[in-house]
Amino acid sequence: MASRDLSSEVSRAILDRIRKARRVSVLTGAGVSAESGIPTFRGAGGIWEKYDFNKLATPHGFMENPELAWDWYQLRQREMMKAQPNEAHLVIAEMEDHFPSFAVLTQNIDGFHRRAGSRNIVELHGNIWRMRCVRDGTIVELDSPVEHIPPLCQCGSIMRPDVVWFGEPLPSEAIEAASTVARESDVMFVVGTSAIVYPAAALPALTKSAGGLVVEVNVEPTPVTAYAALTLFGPAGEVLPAFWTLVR
Ligand code: BV8
Repeated sequence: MASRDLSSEVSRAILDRIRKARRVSVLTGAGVSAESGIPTFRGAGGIWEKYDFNKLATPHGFMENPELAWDWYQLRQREMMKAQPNEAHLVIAEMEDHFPSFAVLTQNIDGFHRRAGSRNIVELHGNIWRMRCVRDGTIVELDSPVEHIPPLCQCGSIMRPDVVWFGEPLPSEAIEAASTVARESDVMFVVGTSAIVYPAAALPALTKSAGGLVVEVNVEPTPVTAYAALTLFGPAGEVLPAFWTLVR
């Protein structure tokens, strides 16, 4: 793909700050996986247009109808299994070796950052390739989509996806680690998130209020756009490779 020329959109001052940065983080949302063919939640064709999140992404929805929720997670596992990380994931993985300190803070549960080679990843909303017993908390790692719905624990209780649903707290170690990273980041890239789901959406503001630089990549404005030092509009799989060519 012909890479886009961003040189007129990125000031020398911002480029210099990024080149000198020692601690860098990237907050990602569903938009970073859009070019891998994974539907986003909001915006045109988004998941929530077709599915009722109350039934599928809340604890009470799951307990009311675990089969329905598992049908949806199994469908997503099959989609993710067939899909590949895209250029955006690969550039983010390349960035990790370039900066002295680097972390990926992801809201995504698809595991694509790890498949693309990223190592220091904070999974804010869990991972679709892990499931957990609702009774005793037993964790089972998956390397392929579940076959039997609902999957059962050895104790006989049902297993749930090991993800964070609406109304559930994020894993304390994840949100604490992510908040520390955000406060200490010289630069935070915010890629492919609508920035409306909290507490993840509060992370870029932590970087900003601590004096760090926030650089956003999205196809449309979000609440972060108002305070980002720079927003590059365009698909992450096109913008990030072009941006990285300028920086490195
Ligand atoms: C909690 C499950 C409390 C996993 C998901 C204030 C403070 C705290 C909480 C709240 C609060 N206000 C409201 C709340 C409650 C709620 C919330 O934030 N609601 C929102 C909707 C207002 N938050 C919660 O419930 C959280 N829990 O706070 O608990 C608590 C504390 C103690 C004790 C008890 C309770 C839990 C939130 C997690 C919910 N889980 N999913 C799964 O199945 O995936 S949410 C879901 O949204 C995903 O996790 C997703 O990652 C997340 C965020 O969405 P995005 O990733 O941003 O995706 P989206 O589709 O929205 O946007 C895509 C973006 O990409 C768009 O901007 C688009 O323009 C862009 N894009 C598209 N294509 C491209 C692109 N960009 C670049 N390139 C492209 N090609």
